[in-house]
Amino acid sequence: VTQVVLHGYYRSSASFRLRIALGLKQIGYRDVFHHLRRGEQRSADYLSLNPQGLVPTLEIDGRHLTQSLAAIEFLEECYPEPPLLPTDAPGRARVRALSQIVACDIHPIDNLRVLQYLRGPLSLPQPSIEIWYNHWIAEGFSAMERLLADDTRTGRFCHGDDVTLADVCLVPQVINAGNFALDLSPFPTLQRIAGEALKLPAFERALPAHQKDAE
Ligand SMILES: N[C@@H](CCC(=O)N[C@@H](CS)C(=O)NCC(=O)O)C(=O)O
Repeated sequence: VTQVVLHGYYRSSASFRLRIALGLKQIGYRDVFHHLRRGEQRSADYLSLNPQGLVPTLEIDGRHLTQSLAAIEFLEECYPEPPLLPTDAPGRARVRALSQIVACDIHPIDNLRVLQYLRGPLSLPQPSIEIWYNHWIAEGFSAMERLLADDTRTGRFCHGDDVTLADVCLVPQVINAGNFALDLSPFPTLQRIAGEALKLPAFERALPAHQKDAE
């Protein structure tokens, strides 16, 4: 029997990605929550699992997998059904590119530690921090909206009518954009796809509000 533990936090969108992927692949797991606003991700115990001091970490049969996309690709290889990547190389490149807009270009600069650095060492007032936050989401979402709206490969979801890694990355970022009430009206395709995905139990159950550590 495989033992799977997800180290995460309800509001963490990188943890949210893994919750969705585990749900889609119907892999049972146990949650261990680390309260990010209290800095629990920087405790000595947690740093021994993940020296980056970031969640999630996926513990699977004694292995500690860090970086949500690497962990999801591990799941994809070990639990191929249902697939989260297309069977053709150009399709996989497209899905990974869409995923990386969120995971490499939007999410890292809006992360808690970045906002805390702007607020603390750089003394930025809260309204400026909110402008920063929404600016980088809107930048990435504008490009994603074009890439999705202008491509016939877009279907019910980001790539065709089956869920892929791109949807797994998109939905948490759309939910996250609600933190400072970003206007999503310029991104109708993103909104439509997120709405479709959230009809699926694996997405719905993974929502921050549905986690046991939600405040
Ligand atoms: N690229 C990493 C990002 C992980 C990450 O930044 N996690 C955030 C929560 S979504 C975190 O732990 N933040 C803690 C902090 O900023 O101190 C991944 O995909 O796993």
